[in-house]
Amino acid sequence: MRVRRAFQFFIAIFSGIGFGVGAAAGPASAQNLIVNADFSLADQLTGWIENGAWSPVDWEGDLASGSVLNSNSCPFVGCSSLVRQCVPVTEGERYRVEARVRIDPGQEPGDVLLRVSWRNASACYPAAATVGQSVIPLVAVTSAWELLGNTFTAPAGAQGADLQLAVLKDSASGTLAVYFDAIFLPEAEVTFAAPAALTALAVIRLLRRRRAAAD
Ligand SMILES: [Ca+2]
Repeated sequence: MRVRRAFQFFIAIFSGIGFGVGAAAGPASAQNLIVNADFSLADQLTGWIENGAWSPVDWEGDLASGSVLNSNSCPFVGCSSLVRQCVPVTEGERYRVEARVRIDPGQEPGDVLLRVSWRNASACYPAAATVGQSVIPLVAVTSAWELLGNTFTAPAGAQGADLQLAVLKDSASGTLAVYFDAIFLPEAEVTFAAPAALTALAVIRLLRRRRAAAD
């Protein structure tokens, strides 16, 4: 009977651990750190700074949502136009970054980037120093909504992520205008391997103590 009770106790503990891991580790449960990530009709460009204009063109065709149109008409070669937002991060932690991007055909050539400038202050602007950079370039230029995404580790000293929706134009003439939507930069990814292992060890020790006490 003692063995059966110990086994039931063990199963109950590990059922609880399993539920906890499943609930917290799924990407859908991670909170997005970005404010107004979908450029809703109500909030338009709230939370975003620098360039860009709110557009009713939504990547899913949602009438209650739109996107930001970053239009670069700079009359010099190599100008960049940025729409940006700063979120607090922790050095050494891993962060997933994603965005939906659309370019209509017939425009000036250039580069479209999702760029994270890691800063040594959680507020990013105006005086925080850059301690590293992570870049996701748009490779396939189509008139469809493309997904840009990658996972990065915040470098040493990083306290803020200056997330930039960047449009760089190669020529000194014309315009390159790009839609961005559904920006995703969730809280740091959580690894449960170490805590779960420690918890398992603690359960085994507890069972041993109970057994010793019963003997
Ligand atoms: Ca949207």
